[in-house]
Amino acid sequence: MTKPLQPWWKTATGYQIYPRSFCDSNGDGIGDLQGIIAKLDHLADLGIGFIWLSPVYASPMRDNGYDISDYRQIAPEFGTLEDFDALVAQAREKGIRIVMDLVVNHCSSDHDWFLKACQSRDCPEHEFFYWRDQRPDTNGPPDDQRACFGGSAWTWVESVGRYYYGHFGSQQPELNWHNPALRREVFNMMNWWLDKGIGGFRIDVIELIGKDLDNRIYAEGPDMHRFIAEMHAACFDGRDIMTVGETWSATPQTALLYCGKARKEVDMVFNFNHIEAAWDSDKGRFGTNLFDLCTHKRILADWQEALADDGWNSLYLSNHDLPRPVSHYGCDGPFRARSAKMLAMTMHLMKGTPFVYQGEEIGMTNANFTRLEQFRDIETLGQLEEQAALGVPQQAFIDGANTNGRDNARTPVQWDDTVHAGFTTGQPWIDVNTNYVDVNVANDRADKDGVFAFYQSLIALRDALDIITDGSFALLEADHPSVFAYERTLERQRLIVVGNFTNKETKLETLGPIIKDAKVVLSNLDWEGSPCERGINLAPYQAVAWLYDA
Ligand code: TEU
Ligand code: CA
Repeated sequence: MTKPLQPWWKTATGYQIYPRSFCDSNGDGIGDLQGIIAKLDHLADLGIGFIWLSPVYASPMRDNGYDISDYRQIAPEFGTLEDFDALVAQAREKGIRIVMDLVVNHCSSDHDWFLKACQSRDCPEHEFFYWRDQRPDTNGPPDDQRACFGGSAWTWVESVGRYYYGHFGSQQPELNWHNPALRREVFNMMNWWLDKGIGGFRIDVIELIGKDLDNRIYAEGPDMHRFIAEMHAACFDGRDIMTVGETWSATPQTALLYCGKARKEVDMVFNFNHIEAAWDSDKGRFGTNLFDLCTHKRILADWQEALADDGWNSLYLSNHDLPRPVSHYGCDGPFRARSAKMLAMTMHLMKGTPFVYQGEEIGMTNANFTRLEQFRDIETLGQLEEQAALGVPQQAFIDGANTNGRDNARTPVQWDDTVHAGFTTGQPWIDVNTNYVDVNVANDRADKDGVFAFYQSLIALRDALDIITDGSFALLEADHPSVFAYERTLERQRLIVVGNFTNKETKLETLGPIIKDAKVVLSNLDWEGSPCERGINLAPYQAVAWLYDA
């Protein structure tokens, strides 16, 4: 049977770049587009097929670019539109597409649209935002909704005598998607970027664009799918691009409403069920890490099953908002490299498109800041005020931020053991992780058994084995507390993948007989001896993939 011609984004592996922290080319301590161009060979060597580029548009950088003040300009600290065009062209020469981060649920309070909106109730831009009058009984905001980054979600503007809504805070006023004129402006801008030859979009908090404020429905509101379908018709239809929506509220039950082929909305979603399952119920991300493997693998399996025959999964543990995987799920001590490989292997060999976050390919770890002044993230600093007001001791908050805060992913990529890890010749905008002298690209790539080399093998395996892209998924050993095991099937071929998520030796009783004639196609440790009738012994954080014909 000839293999169905899969779209490029189903066979490729993605790589997310947070430009501010990737590579600084001009010594101002801030990563930039020319810095990315300088490192394209590193990415081509890794074998990735596209870059998800976090926002590089003009922005006051209160939320590091997720607060856009001009959608058709590049932020000067990142470079120019010519630099961007050069990045797209040079990446394409290396077989790498550029997928832009699109933030259109909100813009920056510095955007011209908003500045005009605050001058008059009568200008067309006023209705690009959500405004409400003060409550007659309290003269206060319409309701008590809190902003994600602290404070009220409603901000008073004296010049027009009204409140505006900002889900993340006053610095990011919500765009009113119920206004067709706003939607037209956004779609025109999107087509302007698509016509420049980008590979698609990652769409920031797409679940929020259909909100019903008066009934306090924020995510997955009544008009969301209608607006996404309109976006698809206006911008995506007929283009050879990839679109992935960020959806914190999506579940296996609603997934196909976003990415079912016939829906004509987006190709994939980033769901966060497996991420939030480890969060403290009342403290959210700033609580303790409650990771439980059986819960984790059950959620991943539910998503595999939900999208087995339609839609498509994204596969990730890390991004610019999340802690480093080796610190959060694996080991950032003696088994750092081995656990990094195990986490990658058990994620990448499922069905879907894997996303590697910058620095993950060398097993970078959480930052472990010790002083409040080291934190940069608007959410962390905003929540610090909220938690202090609730009486949370400062050290407890620092511990929570070090466990699960967003700055963990935003310390500069560690390129080598020179000052500031080779990220900049200037003063970095955020501290470099102190372990850069050992954990860096140069050291890791010099090691034939390094994490980078393992990611190369993993990505190459995806290219070599159709079963990884096209095979079905079945969870094995669902109740085993230490091991994530699953089986991929394509016609007679079987791929068995196992990963020990603990620092203890463990045993799998049932798989030995199944794989006695199997061939090891990848392992993060030399596989001694063959599986035996009595089961399989796995060393701490050992991962193995066997291939055989049933
Ligand atoms: O994140 C959406 C988002 O909701 C997360 O910030 C999440 O709510 C929070 O971290 C939970 O603790 C997207 C971007 O990925 C993020 O970087 C932006 O800050 C945010 O939207 C606003 O654009
Ligand atoms: Ca720079």
